[in-house]
Amino acid sequence: AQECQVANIQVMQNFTKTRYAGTWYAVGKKDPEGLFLLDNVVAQFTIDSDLKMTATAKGRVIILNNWEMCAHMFATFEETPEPAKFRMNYWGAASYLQTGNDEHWVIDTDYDNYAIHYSCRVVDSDSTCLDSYSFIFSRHPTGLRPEDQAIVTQKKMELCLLGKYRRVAHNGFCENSGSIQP
Ligand code: AZE
Repeated sequence: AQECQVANIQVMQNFTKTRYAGTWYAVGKKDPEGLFLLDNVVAQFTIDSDLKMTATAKGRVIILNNWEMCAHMFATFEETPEPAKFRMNYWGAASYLQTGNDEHWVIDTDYDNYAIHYSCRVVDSDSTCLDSYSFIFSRHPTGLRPEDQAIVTQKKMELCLLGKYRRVAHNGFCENSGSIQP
């Protein structure tokens, strides 16, 4: 079946990165395998004067079995022929944080209220995704507006990830820590 094949996932049409810039609060997430951001996830996207997109992100993590901290992350984005599909190079402010090169797809956004992000790390032999993560972002730390929730549910379905998301709590854990203050 064509269903759930990574190559068939629809992304945001006419994605305009300048409108995407600014602060996004993660309100939902689907975790990948292994270590990941736990909660208090806030991302800040910037478009440089040369129109290149970069981002910083913060979020609570637990590393080395039991060390809880706020991870300060940085990312640069490589463009692709599809404006909403990027390759994201990322690293942590501290060396013991994660580094990587992930897909970074914007599935849908209205730029002012909600955004749906998706990243497939491993494509399975049947062309579906074996290891993915996804964030539901809001411009408002309080969550999504009711009118955006229906759109988000529809997109979760199209990503074949309905029921796999968890709410992302914001309780101030990463506030007043480090270089970015979104
Ligand atoms: C993302 C968008 C903004 C920039 C970055 C993002 C992702 C960050 C991670 C971080 C993981 C850190 C871990 C540390 C121990 C998608 C929010 C960098 C995936 C696991």
